[in-house]
Amino acid sequence: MRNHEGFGVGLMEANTVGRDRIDRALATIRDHLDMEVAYLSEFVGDQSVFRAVDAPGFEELAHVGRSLSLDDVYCRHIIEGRLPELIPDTSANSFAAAMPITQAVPIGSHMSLPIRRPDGTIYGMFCCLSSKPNVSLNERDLNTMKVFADLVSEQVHSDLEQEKDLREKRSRVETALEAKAFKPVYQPIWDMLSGQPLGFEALCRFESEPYRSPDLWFNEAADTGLALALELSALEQALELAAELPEPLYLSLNASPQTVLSGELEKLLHAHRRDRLVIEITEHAPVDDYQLLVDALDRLRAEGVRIAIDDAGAGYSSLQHIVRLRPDIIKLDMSLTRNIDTDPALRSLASALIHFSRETGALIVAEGIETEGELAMLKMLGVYGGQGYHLARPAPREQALALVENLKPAQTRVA
Ligand code: G
Ligand code: MN
Repeated sequence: MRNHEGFGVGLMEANTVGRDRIDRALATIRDHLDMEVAYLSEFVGDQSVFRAVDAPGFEELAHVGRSLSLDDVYCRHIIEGRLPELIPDTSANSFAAAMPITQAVPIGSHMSLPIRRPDGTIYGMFCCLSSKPNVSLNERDLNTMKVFADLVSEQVHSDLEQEKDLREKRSRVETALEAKAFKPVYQPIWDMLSGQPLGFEALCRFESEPYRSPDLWFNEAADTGLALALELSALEQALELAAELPEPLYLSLNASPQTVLSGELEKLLHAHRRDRLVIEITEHAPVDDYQLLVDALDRLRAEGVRIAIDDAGAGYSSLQHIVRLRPDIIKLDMSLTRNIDTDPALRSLASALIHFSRETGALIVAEGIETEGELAMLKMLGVYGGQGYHLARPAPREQALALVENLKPAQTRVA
C-alpha cells in the first residue's frame, strides 16, 4: 500500500529542470576552459559530496553521489584562504603540491568558487580541474566562471526552496495520514423523476486549522508521492457506510486513475457488495495509458462495480475520457449546471451529453445543483440523477443514514 517508502525528496530528485540547467552550466564552462572535469559539490558534515558532474571519460573519478573528506580536497583550503581560487599549475603552488590528492588524482590545474546560500553560509563548490597544468588560465577565465557560478547558485537556491517546500508538504500529509485527520461526509444523489435518493457520494473532509480544501490536500499528497496512501485511507473510511445503506442505494467513491491502476482498490472493495458501489474517476492530469486504465476498470466491472466519469465537461475530463472509458454514469461538472436555466449554450452542451449518454447506455448525474431553476431545467432536459446544495449538503454518516431512514416507508421527498 505504501508505494512512497524510500521516497527521498532530495535536491536533484526534487527538480529535474534545475538539475538539467546545472548540468548544462558545468558542461559549457568545462568545454570553454578546456578542462577535464567540472562539478558542483555540497558540503555535508565534513564531506564534500558531488551533486552534479560533467567529466566525460573521468566518471570513475568524479560521479554524482561520490563523497570525499573535506580534509583531503582543495575546497576548504580555498575558502579559508590557504589555496587560491585560480591554480593554473599545481606544481607551482607549494601548498597544493604537498597535498596527497594532487598526485593521487592527479590534479594539474584547478579553479574553484564557493556557492553560498542566501544566508551567506557555504553550500559547496563549483569547480573545474584537469590532470595537466593549464598555464593559459587567468583572472578573466575566473571571472567567466564566476558568472556561471552565480547562475548555478541561483538554481541551487531555488531547488533548495522547492525541496523545503516539498518536505513541509510531505510532513503535513504524513501527519494527517498518521492521525487520520480526515473523515468522510456523504452527499445524496437524487433520482430526478421520483425525487428519491439513488445513493450517496462519499467526500473527504480534513480536520485542519486553518481550513484547507480537500483538493489542496490531495494535490499536496500527489506532489509528494503520498496520493495513493491518502486516497486509499480516505476510501477505507468512506466504505464504512456501504454495509449500512439500505437496498438499492449505492455508494459512489472518488478515485484517481493512479489509485485504480495500483491494484489496491480492488483489494479494498473486496469485502463489500461491489454491485452497490460506483467508482468516480477523478482526473487532474492527463491519462498516460488509456488501455491500462480500461483494463483495470474492466476488472472492477467484472466484479459488479459501476464506473462514473467525474467532473465531465471540466479540466482533463475530456470527451476523449468519456469515449474511451465507456462509463456507466457521467457526472456533469457543476460548471455546466451553474446557470443552465438561463444560459442557452450550457443547455445545448448538456443536451448533447444527455443525447450521447442515451446512445451509449450511460446515465447522467448533474452535480452542483444550487437553485430551483437549475433543478427544473435539468429535469426537463431528462437528466437521470442530480446532487447539489439545493437538494442536500454533504453530511456525516449519521445524518446520511437518518435521511434514508426518514424516507422509509413514506418516501415523500419531492425534488
Ligand atoms: O469533484 P467532485 O465532484 O467529486 O467534488 C464535488 C465537490 O463539490 C465536493 O467538495 C462537494 O462538497 C462540493 N459540492 C457538492 N454540491 C455542491 C453544490 O451544489 N455547489 C458547490 N459549489 N459545491 C458543491
Ligand atoms: Mn465526485
